[in-house]
Amino acid sequence: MRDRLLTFFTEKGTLVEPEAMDRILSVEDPIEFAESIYSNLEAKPLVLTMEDVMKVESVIREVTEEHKVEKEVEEIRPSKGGKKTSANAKDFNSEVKIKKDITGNSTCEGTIKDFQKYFKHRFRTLGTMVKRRREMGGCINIARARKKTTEMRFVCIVNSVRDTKSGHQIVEVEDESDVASVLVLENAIGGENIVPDEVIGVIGKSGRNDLIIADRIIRPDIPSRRAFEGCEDPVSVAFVSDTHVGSNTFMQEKWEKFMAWMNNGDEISSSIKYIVIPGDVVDGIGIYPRQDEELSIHNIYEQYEELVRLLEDVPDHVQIIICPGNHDAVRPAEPQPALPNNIRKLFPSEVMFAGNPCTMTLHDVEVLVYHGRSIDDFIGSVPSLTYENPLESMREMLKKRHVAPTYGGKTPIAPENEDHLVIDTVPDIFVTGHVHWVGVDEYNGVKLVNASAWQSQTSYQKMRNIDPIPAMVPIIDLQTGRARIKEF
Ligand code: D5M
Ligand code: FE
Ligand code: ZN
Repeated sequence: MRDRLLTFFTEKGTLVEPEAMDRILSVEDPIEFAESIYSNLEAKPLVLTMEDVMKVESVIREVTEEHKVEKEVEEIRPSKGGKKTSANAKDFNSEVKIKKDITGNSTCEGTIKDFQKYFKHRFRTLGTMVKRRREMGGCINIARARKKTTEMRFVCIVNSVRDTKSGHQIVEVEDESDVASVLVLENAIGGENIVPDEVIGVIGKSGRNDLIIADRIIRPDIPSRRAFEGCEDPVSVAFVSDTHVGSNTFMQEKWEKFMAWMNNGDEISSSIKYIVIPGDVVDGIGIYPRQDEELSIHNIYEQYEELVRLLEDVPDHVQIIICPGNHDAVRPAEPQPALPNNIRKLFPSEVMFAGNPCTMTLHDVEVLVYHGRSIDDFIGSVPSLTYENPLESMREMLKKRHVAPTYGGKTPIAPENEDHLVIDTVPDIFVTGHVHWVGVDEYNGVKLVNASAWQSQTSYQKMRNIDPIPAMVPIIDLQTGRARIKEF
């Protein structure tokens, strides 16, 4: 097969990197895959790289996923329940482990020293990941790189990014040895979506005026994985974000419909073993100017008490896990600890609480839960990222291996001793809320979920032209990885 492929590429006048060749050979029908690479690449390359192959793979995946989700949304809408099957979450115990969150481990007081320590830890952790990339072999520090006249590779943290008139970017970077100005050419591979404070690898050469000209930017990224490694039991998880209880735009009737469905015993609702709530569970008080005019419950405890009542209709065998968001009664700086005891004690003892972000396993399937505040910062700093598709911002988080890289934007960050916002293990599922949108996709084998809201359009969103997609519930089958979106 290798020879046939080589002939195929030679006829096209293309050389193939060994790694890219191995990748193509690893699929079921390499020739068909090679042909689709050709038809999906914008320019025919002289040398086909792994990056080219991965780019095409993600395009193919996007297209198929899009169809799959649409189809499944359609499939699920007419189903009014009543269908009984053998698979029933009732028959299985819940298995939840909180693997990592800040609760009880906060160290920071917010001094300058804390910040230095925090960024040092970030640089070390993400820098190590970047250095492990094959392309970064032989990298040196900036001080040494600046003396080189031939190709150089170094790892750095981004201080600032600005666009030039000619469509390139000037990126100011630093490491422990020095600072540098890097001209990232418009067509540089990986040059898109650079944001302040992310850790990147630069491959380039020295140019005029002490500028380094980069033709390639390397991200820590996550390895491409083929299949979803599910659990053995036929159980699923529903993600229910941004309930905003206490707001006068909370969608009571839709919630009641959701609860009725949870109890109707159809195939999907009875497979739900877990409900994960990724933040903004209440609307809070004093979160934005003149919020009191938009509240139906003005006391924070009463808001949580009302949530407790709303959750009473969730069947007893369903394990509920609550994480906070920027509207909840806990420090807004991320990482946020779980809700405090005076709030937790309002809930039945079985309800579990975790921080934001939080890495947990549900039936051994690893789930990274992050409220998603940094999506505002991604959208604010990268023109191609929008509120129309927050899953793209989540993809960036995985590539950068960090849920909130930019310090000093809308996302407040607490300078802990360690950077808890680093994505240090690759999850099976990555879920966010916050933007009141809904969608499911996949990136390198990780299921991406944005988990809707239970609040209709607020006056603020109206002013900003943000159109929410509320009252939708994404559900992932933990055994098969199948994603569905149920509309209420
Ligand atoms: O955020 C709900 C939605 O409103 C989400 O899409 C972000 C947007 N939002 C909220 N506050 C702001 C600010 N200050 N700037 C930009 N966009 C914002 P929620 O967290 O529920 O209030
Ligand atoms: Fe919200
Ligand atoms: Zn929010």
